[in-house]
Amino acid sequence: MSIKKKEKGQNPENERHEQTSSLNEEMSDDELEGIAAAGTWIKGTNDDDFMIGGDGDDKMLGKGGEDILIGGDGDDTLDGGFRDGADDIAYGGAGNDAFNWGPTQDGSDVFIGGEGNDRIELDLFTLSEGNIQDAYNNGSIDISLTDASGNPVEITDDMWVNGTLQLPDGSSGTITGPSGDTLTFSDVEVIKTL
Ligand SMILES: [Ca+2]
Ligand SMILES: [Ca+2]
Ligand SMILES: [Ca+2]
Repeated sequence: MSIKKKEKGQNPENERHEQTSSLNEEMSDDELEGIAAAGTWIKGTNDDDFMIGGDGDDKMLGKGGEDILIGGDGDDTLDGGFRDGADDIAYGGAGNDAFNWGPTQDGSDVFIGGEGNDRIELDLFTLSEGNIQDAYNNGSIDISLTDASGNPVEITDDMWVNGTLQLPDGSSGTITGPSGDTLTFSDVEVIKTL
């Protein structure tokens, strides 16, 4: 397994993240362990990857293919791939984890936050609205929620705090984008923009 750093601007398919490290493009269906330096993204391949983070704060990007990302301990940031159109599964594990998802073209991904204060960060690049609340109110995305006991949660004005949607602890639900891609999530506490 080889790791090389790429500088900003050399990696157009990954414009969501400025700093990345890259695994050998010829590899596929790999099992990868988090070894990137702090602040860099551990990148998978454009095939199906199985990626496991370390005990620290990992940033993991699955790229194309149907990936499985496991953050482990630490405050991890997980991303199945930028406009990959593939269905990824991410497990935050312990710590305060984030999952990046674009409502258009990122595929129908799954995020399981686990313990901690976990959040979904929506990439609204292709939407004209400046924040989730505008997008939601304009019908560009649909959010359905249930609380930790499985009871439906209606989104009310007092759940919006500084442009972020504050969910009851351990909420589950789905976010559906305008083209039908869905993010199915559980054990998540916050939805915000990237
Ligand atoms: Ca991949
Ligand atoms: Ca970790
Ligand atoms: Ca995806």
